[in-house]
Amino acid sequence: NNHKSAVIWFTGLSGSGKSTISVELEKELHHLGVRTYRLDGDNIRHGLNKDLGFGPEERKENIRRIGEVSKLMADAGLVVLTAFISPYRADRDDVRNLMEHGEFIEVFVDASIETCELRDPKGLYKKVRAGKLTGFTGIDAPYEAPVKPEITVSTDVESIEKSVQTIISYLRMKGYL
Ligand code: GGZ
Repeated sequence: NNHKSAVIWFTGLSGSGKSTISVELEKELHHLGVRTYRLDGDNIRHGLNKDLGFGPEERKENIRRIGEVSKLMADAGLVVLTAFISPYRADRDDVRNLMEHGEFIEVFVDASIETCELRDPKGLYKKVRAGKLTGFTGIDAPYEAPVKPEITVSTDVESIEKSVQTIISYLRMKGYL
């Protein structure tokens, strides 16, 4: 199959739906014959970046390494999907500037902190409220929302399927598929 490589960079709060959407998008891309690789906390923070915590400098380094790895994978012809909070605008822009023009697609997974806290899939917000976890994004650590993302999906109000279709439509429109 003939498709352009790309890095589809999801950013958003913990519990906003980044991982879920990236998993479902990847399935859809496989059906379309696209070769992909998905990077998330499970294969990065437990491996390459297991030396990094959640302070500002460590998050910056986390994103920098993920950006470099994504670039290599895109060079190898893959469509790369990354699912990290990536809370700092400057760090995301550094990754954008690393890539060939146009191949970085920033997807803002927009959900209110209230919604994320209600979902609390891993019980982390509960831990934060109990004072057992500090420096948590959206509570006592910053999240800088994208100013001009290529795509915004609003998981507060729309289904996973809808969000996936929005991204597929964008990829078609831009000639990636
Ligand atoms: C935010 C944290 C924190 C703190 C642990 N702040 O919902 P999750 O569990 O699976 O996603 C969160 C993940 C964030 O890692 P990232 O590599 O995506 O972060 S960043 O891009 O900011 O470097 C959450 C868990 O790790 N987690 N402590 N303090 N999320």
